Amino acid sequence: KTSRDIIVIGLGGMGSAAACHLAARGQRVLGLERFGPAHNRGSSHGGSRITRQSYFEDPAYVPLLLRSYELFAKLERDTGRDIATLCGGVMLGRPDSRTVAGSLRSAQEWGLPHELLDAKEVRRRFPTLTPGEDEVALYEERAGFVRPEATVTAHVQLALQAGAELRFEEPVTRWEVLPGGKGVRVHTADDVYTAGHLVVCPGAWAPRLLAGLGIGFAIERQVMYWFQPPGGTAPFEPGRHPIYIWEDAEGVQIYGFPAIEGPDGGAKVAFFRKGSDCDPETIDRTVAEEEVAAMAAQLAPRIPALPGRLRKAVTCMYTTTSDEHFVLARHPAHPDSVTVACGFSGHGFKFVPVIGEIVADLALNGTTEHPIALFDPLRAPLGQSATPEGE
Ligand code: PYC
Repeated sequence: KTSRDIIVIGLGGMGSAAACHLAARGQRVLGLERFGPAHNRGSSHGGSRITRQSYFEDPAYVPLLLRSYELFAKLERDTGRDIATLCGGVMLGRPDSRTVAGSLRSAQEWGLPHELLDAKEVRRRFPTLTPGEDEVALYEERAGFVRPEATVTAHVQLALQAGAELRFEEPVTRWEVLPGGKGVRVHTADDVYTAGHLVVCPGAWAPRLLAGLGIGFAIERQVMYWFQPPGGTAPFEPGRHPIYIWEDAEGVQIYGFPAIEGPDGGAKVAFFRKGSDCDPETIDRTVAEEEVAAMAAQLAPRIPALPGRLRKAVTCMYTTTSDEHFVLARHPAHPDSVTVACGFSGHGFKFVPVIGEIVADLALNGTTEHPIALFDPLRAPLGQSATPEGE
């Protein structure tokens, strides 16, 4: 019916940021979301997400992180919300682990402030953490956490203030490019909309809404646990306690946060990239006793003061690519009409504001000055080529 400049599908972390940046650049934006604002059914909930700059995944992420930090600070100024807390972070494991060696590589390549701590020094500075003698840590003062729900709410607020129309509880069923490349049409459960350009930020719905990319995304069920330390949360308070990612000798990583939800809220911890395949429509959101026991067993030798009573356990989803790098580009099969941002592989939230900026660049100009070569949907490791069919 009514024509807009741009339709954004999905208003989770990435889509709300994209809608915000596009509306701020004067675009008439329609945003469509299958759930409510800042919902807990996708990948942008749970109260906290790690942020860090010495990025073990690849040094190519560092310039994006530097910009993301600036944009998180601006988001806080523009909305008066408390979003980012830089409480410091430790990346723990054996010196040759991906977590430690990869973080060190990024820190050295980009000249980022960091310290290398041996096991004794870790225990002295952070008495809750008890690494083995063969383990070390990279400490980064500027690591910390961001609040996902507050981030989404802030972007939604700014998008609305800039004139965007955001429709919640309205699932998209399909979309198509109009003949002759004259814009796009989007079908929802309630209506049909047209626009000049489409931005697709589908989260775990990528296999349904971006089948034409030909990328084999793994949709993974993940569990976040909040444990109440039996001795009280005081040693876990932000300011005393860092965020951490801790890799064991088998390459299994856990990650965790200070106790940020008050004395009775517990401290959050989870396995990183150790999920099971799921479908976003049928994901099992109950958490089994054996899952809690496995988490407690991983914690017991490392943070013995933590695994007391379980306060709560909440599921969320990763949308993982085969090389764990993002997908961020104009759609190869519809380069004039569609921009895609997906496959964030469990490590995307800290990039949300800069992804919003990049998506706006791509949608409006077809290109961006940010370095995003790593996120090409046609890169060899994904082993696929895009087709116009199937969206
Ligand atoms: O990106 O730092 C991260 C992270 C940790 C656990 C999940 N994602």
